[in-house]
Amino acid sequence: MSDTLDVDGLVEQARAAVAAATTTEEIREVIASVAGKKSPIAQAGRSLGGLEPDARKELGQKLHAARAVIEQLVEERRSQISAEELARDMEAGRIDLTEFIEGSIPAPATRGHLHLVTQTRDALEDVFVGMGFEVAEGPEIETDWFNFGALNIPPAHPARGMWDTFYLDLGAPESTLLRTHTSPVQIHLMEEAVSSGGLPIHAVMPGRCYRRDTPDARHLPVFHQIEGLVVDKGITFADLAGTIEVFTSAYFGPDIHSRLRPAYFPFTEPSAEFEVTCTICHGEGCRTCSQTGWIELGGCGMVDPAVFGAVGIDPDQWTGFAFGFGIDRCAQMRHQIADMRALIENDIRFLRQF
Ligand code: FA5
Repeated sequence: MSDTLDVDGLVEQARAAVAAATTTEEIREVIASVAGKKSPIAQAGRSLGGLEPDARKELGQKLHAARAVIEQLVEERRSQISAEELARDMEAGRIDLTEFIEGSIPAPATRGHLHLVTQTRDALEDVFVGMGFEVAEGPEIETDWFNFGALNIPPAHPARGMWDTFYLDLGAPESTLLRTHTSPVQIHLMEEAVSSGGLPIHAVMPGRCYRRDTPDARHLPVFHQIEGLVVDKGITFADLAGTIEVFTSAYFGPDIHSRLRPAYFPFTEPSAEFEVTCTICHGEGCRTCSQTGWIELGGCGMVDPAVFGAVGIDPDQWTGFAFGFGIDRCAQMRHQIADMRALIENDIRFLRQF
């Protein structure tokens, strides 16, 4: 066998087989075939005993060297293959944490915020509290007496036409209603003050109001007003005008001008309408302000002695002024919202802007 065995050839065959193996499984088979019990080298080793001493020594050394080379080749290839397999496994199991497929995981919860009208009410309250007013509230469901009678608007008074009213099917016909303005809260405050000795009064009263108004660019059937009432000694129209002036520049800033125009309200005398420059057209005239360049924010005036009489306040001792503004109107003018209906359409793209 020693004569015919080509040890170098066996090493070259082993080198080629080892190099061709690409997986752990294949390299294991290659090891068995080039270095296992049935491999040519192992068989040659087992035949050494039948050789002459010199030939045995020579072939023994050759086989030993060949085994060492093959073992090294196998070891190198095996660690190469396991590194390649590890890299392949890692690539296959890779998770890209920098991206996610939309819809595959729930969107993070988004935090909402207060509606623009609520923000506006809070801002208006802040302005008036800063001027020394207290904040009070009253009911949205009223009797005819609070909404009209005590405010010097008896049944069948033509001024009732100023407020197209939602009546409730409760009690005598047209005796209970959704308040058409916040002015009835004046009556509640004055009655309380009279019964508890709580005069003078310096209060603002924000809240929701209801009218059978057709929605348009400046009107909603459900809207908000903030009422103001001062009852004290020696109060004059100058106090009212000054209060409105201070409020206007505190809330709208110095660029917005206001004006008072004579008006009629049964519960104030004299009465005025309070208007600001239309912020949509800057006074040029547009659809929002019906081409006038001005937007009416509210009404105001000196408390009529007939109202003091209805609640039992002595008009010879006390005088006062009152006002009532639209909160939605204030939001509209402050944020240049051409159509007030946007406030109740709940379009999140609109609401998100504020
Ligand atoms: C009144 O409601 C009186 N109570 C105001 C008042 C109070 C006068 C105290 C004198 C003393 P008027 O109907 O004009 O007035 O409404 C006042 C404001 O409420 C309007 O200028 C407007 O800004 C707002 N407003 C009235 N109706 C609507 C509506 N349908 N939608 C939105 N805002 C409205």
